[in-house]
Amino acid sequence: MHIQGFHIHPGHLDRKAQEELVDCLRKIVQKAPFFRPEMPRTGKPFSVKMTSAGPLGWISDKRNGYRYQNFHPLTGDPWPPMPEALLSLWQDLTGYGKPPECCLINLYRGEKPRMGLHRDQDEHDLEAPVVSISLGDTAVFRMGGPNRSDPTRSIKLNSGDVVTFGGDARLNYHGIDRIIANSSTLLREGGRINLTLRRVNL
Ligand code: MD3
Ligand code: FE
Repeated sequence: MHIQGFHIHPGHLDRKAQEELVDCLRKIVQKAPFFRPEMPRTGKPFSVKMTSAGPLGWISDKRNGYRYQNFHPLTGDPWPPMPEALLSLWQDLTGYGKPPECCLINLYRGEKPRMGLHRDQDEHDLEAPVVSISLGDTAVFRMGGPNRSDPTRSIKLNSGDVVTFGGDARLNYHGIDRIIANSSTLLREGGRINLTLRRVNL
């Protein structure tokens, strides 16, 4: 099995599976707290907070820019292990020969959190798919093409939806325009959590 393009699996995770994943994430965040990344060079803070699980985590700061590293930027500790449920989900949906090395955890909460149009290109293995899992409030996701100027389309991602991106779509521009407040009861504190599973090294 080799994932081509992008595939949405609406409601792939039922409510119980979502709740179990959130419990698991709470334990991860106790060890590896959310931090706010900064744009390279300008140091402008992201509106989204992040943390990671697995052998590698993705970070960005003013001085050193976008990168993967094997320890948390504030605690200096290794990232918590990748949850087993996510390794199975990756295997079931992608059948990719190597496991994901990073589960990036994005938190959309507070004043107008968004993620501008960008490409994911900090990984060495660009053949590997990326798997995205949405939890909590609905996101208005924007999917473009391989060039920034390509037309885009707007897609709503609801809690429990899982999307795979591979092949042609792997380097497409994408972003999150906004979050629809109070559209889900999953997270007591409100907002949205997105998990992206990525293979980094060849
Ligand atoms: C299309 N996250 O962390 S997930 C990101 O909802 C990111 O937090 C968004 O974009 C979020 O980099 C969108 C959907 C997604 C993830 C990876 C992709 C779309 C993608 C990789 C290639 C193409
Ligand atoms: Fe992205």
